[in-house]
Amino acid sequence: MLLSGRIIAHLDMDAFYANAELVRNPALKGLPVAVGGRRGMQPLAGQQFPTLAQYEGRGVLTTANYEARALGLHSAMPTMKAAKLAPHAILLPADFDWYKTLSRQFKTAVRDLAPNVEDRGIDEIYIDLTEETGGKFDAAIDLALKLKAAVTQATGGMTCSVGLSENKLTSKICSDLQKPNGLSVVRPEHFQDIIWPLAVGKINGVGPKAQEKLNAMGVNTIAQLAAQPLELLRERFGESYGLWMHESAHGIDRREVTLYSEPKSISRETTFEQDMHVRRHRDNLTQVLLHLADRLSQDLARKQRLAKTIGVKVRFADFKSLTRDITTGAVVGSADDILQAARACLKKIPFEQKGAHSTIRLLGIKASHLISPADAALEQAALESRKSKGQAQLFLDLEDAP
Ligand code: DCP
Ligand code: MG
Repeated sequence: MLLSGRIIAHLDMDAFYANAELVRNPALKGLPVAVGGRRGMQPLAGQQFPTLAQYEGRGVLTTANYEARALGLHSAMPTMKAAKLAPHAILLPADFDWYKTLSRQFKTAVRDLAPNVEDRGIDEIYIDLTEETGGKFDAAIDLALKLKAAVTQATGGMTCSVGLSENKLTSKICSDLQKPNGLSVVRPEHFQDIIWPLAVGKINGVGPKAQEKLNAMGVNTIAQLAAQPLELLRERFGESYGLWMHESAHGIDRREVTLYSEPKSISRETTFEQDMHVRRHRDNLTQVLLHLADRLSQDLARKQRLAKTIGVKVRFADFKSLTRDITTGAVVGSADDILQAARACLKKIPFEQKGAHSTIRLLGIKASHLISPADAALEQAALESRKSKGQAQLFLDLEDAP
């Protein structure tokens, strides 16, 4: 694994949903536009588009364009509150199919020039530019400008912001430094100058809760975080999160840009030579379950994944199959944890004392909602921060992003 000498870009679309509306409605250009209203809201007489003033309800904005942000509007703001701030701003309902179409278009345009792309959701990607640029920042800047132009061309005029550095974490921070339509570069020798003065919350993975705790320790900037003894961070935040914070503050991030599309699930199953009765063959079934959990755990380890959901599959003697799964809220990877989850799933299957549904011919365990250990740590931190902001459900819409 090449750790230094890499060049990784993070590309994030500007005001994505709002600018997507501008693409198909050029008359919106220059006007403050928010996305998040109700379908079917009609413009008032004499107006071309519905406005915030017309909105009543308890929704929140998914985003706002930069004209609307100048009026104080932003993602996750309650729409009624936004309406007070900017009653004349335009409010449009979200149209995910359209945003997904544009998402595919900008990603294809990038892949045509630089194929090493990791999809991070509807409006952002990481791109490993090491090969294309020979690890040279000057070449990377040229290529990033070409990528930005290609994105704009492919989307009918949308802009994006790009961060360039030698790892994902730093590039993610720096793509945000000059939004909209920005290009920010952090060469390794400039990491301390550019990144250290920023607030700790700028690190993707340090959510409001962690930030609050750090602030209470007198740690406000990334420089101050970098100056904390590693042992103290481990003590306060736990072994792995503490170490992760320490490394992040020093610009260390070993995660690679993952090109392949993730397997959605991994499963192991066994069909028995002879049908097994759920009570009489209980011991055999337990052995099989142990074996399956063990194999699945090894599969996950080999692919460096943890699972959020564990499910079981049972096929009865009459070939009828049933599945049950559970999502524990924690991620699992060890054979023991998988076994425990699988047992909980089996409890949900309505076995009978006799007849076809007392005897099974196949037993399987499936791990799904897979995630890398590094991302699991980040997600946990992000989840906590979102919980504290009460925004969790907003992100559900992004889960099936292209
Ligand atoms: N989104 C959402 N709920 C949120 C935040 C965002 O539904 N709380 C949606 C709308 C955004 C899209 O996801 O357009 C991308 O999110 P970003 O955080 O990248 O925000 P924008 O692209 O809108 O703006 P920016 O220019 O800051 O990237
Ligand atoms: Mg964006």
